Amino acid sequence: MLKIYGRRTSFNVQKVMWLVNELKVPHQRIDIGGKFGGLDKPEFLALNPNGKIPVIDDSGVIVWESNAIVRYIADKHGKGTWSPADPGQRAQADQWMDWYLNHLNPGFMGIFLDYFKVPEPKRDQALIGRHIKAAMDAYALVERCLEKQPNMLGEQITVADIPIAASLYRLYTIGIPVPKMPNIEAWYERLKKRPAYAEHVMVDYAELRGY
Ligand SMILES: N[C@@H](CCC(=O)N[C@@H](CS)C(=O)NCC(=O)O)C(=O)O
Repeated sequence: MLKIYGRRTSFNVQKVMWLVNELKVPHQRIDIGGKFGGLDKPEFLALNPNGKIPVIDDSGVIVWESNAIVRYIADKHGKGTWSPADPGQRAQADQWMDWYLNHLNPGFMGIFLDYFKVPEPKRDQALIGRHIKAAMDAYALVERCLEKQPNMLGEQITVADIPIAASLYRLYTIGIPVPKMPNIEAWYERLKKRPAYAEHVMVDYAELRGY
């Protein structure tokens, strides 16, 4: 059975949990990381030398890096749906997943680390302002893409959507001002109706505040 290592409050674990539940892949999730600890144990470092979650063990196939795990699971269990069968569309899915890591994630993670995890008197407002601007500039591009289609690649929801869509729960709950983006808001409303998204992405993360 597919083993997924990682606590359910981890944003990167949530991408994987969302997909395996959409595709109804039998799996076992093991609580590790965060308050559970265990990432520095030799047996875990043997699975992922980075000491990070998620990691999967699929009958001996070990994969780390959440986006790589998502593509592996979609290729294996969702070819033609979550993983586009057409090589061009598949490359465009990779394009959005790489774009997410390089262009959206830095601002998004900056907000999480420098705003959410820092008590108000200690916050560096100028730094937080730069993170918000970087993230909103990236979301503006997503907003334009969704003007003409319901998901990042078109009608079908695919792996291209997973990182960006998973970020929306925190975007709209973390407490920062978010400009009006009607296409993203409508997308988020549709995502919230997906049981796997509601259960595995919309996970309370107050315990990660750390103060
Ligand atoms: N680029 C990696 C990032 C992995 C990562 O930073 N994971 C975080 C959780 S989201 C982690 O392991 N944090 C330490 C912990 O949970 O204790 C991925 O996408 O999988």
